[in-house]
Amino acid sequence: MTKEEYIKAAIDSMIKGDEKLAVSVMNDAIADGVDAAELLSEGFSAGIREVGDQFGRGRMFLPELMLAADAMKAVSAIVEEEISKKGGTAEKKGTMVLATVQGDVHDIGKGIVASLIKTQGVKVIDLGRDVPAADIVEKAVECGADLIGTSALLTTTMGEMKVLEELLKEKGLKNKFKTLVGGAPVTERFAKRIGADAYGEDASQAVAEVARLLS
Ligand code: B1M
Repeated sequence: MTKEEYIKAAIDSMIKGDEKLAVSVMNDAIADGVDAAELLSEGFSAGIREVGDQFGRGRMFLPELMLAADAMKAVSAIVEEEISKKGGTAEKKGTMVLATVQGDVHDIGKGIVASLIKTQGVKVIDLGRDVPAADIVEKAVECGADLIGTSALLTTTMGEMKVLEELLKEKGLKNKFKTLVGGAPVTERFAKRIGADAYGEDASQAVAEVARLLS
């Protein structure tokens, strides 16, 4: 199959919420020399966004969304393995604490961001999802992090990023950590407004911003 055909098959597997099919499309594509990270972003991510749109329009329902999410997690794990096989730089350039904000369980995109940032020689401490701002700050202090990254997928939880910025200011820690924000509803304008140091539209922009912040 060509890369375009794999992209179509990846989108289709997400719409069907078929984890087995998704995994076999990903494995076959890798065996055919297709770049796993590109297929993830151009195929599977596009497919799950389509599922999200259909869900938003009431044409698909929560169980279907959950099946697509499981399939997406399975292919993300394959991509993470591929990325770690290729190896990154051994030199540690900095430490980043990463989390999905409180009230939000969406962690697929954050996982992809974490995998790519790790390849750049940055130690990533992933606190998971639904993490209160106070816990993120506490962990960042404890491990002497350089960066704090947060992800939000809900318009109702993006405000937690502002809570984090305010907490850092309140504790006199704003100059100690650089902050990076991202997630589907987050914009550059929002990032500036809350006082975050950087915004990543996708995983590759997040990697570029991390490199800029650490330089
Ligand atoms: Co939810 N969900 N969901 N969901 N879900 C959305 C976000 C939604 C847009 C769907 C829709 O209605 N069209 C909608 C939000 C609407 C809004 O806020 N305005 C929504 C809703 C409503 C909900 C529930 C409330 C549904 C319900 O229960 N009635 C519920 C909320 C639960 C909660 O969090 N409290 C819910 C639940 C779920 C599932 C559990 C079923 C599942 C999540 C599983 C999981 O993550 N473990 C799920 C999913 C899968 C989605 C959609 C379909 C896909 C999200 C995803 O994984 N995308 C989503 C629709 C959509 O986004 N269009 C939707 C793929 C991923 C690779 O992309 O996460 O955007 P993304 O990450 C990208 C970039 O954003 C960026 O880089 C990543 C890679 O390129 N990025 C960063 C992300 N984080 C970054 C951090 C950075 C930098 C870049 O720096 C630190």
